[in-house]
Amino acid sequence: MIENCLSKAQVINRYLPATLTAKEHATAFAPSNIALCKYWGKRDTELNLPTNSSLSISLGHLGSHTQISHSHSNIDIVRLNNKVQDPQSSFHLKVIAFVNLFRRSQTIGLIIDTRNTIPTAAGLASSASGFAALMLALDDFFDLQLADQQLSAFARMGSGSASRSIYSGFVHWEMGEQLDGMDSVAHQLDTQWPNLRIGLIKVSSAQKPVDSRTGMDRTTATSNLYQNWPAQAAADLITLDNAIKQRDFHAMAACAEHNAMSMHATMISAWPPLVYWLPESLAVMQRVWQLRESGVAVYFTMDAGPNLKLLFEQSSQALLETEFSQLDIIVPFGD
Ligand code: 2P0
Repeated sequence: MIENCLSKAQVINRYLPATLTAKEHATAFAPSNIALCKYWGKRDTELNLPTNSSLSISLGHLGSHTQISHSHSNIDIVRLNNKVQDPQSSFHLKVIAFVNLFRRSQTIGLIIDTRNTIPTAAGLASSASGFAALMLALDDFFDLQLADQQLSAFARMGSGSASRSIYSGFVHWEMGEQLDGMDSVAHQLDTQWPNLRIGLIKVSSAQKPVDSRTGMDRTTATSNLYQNWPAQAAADLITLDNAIKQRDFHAMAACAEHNAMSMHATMISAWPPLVYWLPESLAVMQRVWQLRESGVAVYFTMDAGPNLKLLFEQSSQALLETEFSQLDIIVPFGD
């Protein structure tokens, strides 16, 4: 792993003019996303440069709205879902550290207001949409007029998966190879898939014992299975790209489920082991496998947590709503 060859500020400063003029306020929206081929492991932890390329679906209007305005004092205020965050909280500190990469030496206090439209019951992480929306709002606020690929690269420095939340639809994040990471950016795929559905099943709302950043680092450092992961992810990406182009649901969803299970295998074989599943997670997986045996076209994916995301098409929706009473349905290519 290459560590801290370049800092975030060193990379970003290459692309910013010496002085920036702040507008009165700016607003932006970015969607949340769910990976079909997971980002798991970093080659550079400072710039969030991944060891593999990944592919996701953005979640339409479910994501983060961010507004930036002047606080008319030197004090920064960070609000999340209408609640002012403690200045010592990790949320406040992470947001301000990111804003400071662009504000630099300017002595202006800012109000950063973020509202998530992701259902609170959904069990989805919001760092991807949060950092993407913050990056888009900063671009407008400081009138940076960055290209999409630069927005993706800079959002990645806030949180890796935020590189994908700059776009809607299917999104491919290319791992890149440059030291400054400016080729580690996402792009959108052309395919639309209006019948596609994602069903969220939240089995627990407890805070996860190990966050995904720590989990990723522990896995790369201690799992003997991890060395096989980048090659599998590369192969899965080709399968997914083809399946999406052909709108082959079974090929796409089966590959996504296999990819998620393989990522979890690397987690389970880390030391100390990282088992994000709860007994209820396994019960849902087994029900999905039974349904598939009986001919229902349903698959799942999971991230660094116990909740499941079912993948299916509209034709199976009614049946699955009966099977899983707690299903929260997302239409990624809806209005
Ligand atoms: C993903 N995850 O591709 C994978 C699958 C979790 C499991 O992206 O450290 O919050 O901020 O770059 O983006 C979660 O990782 O991590 C994630 P950082 P991030 O969706």
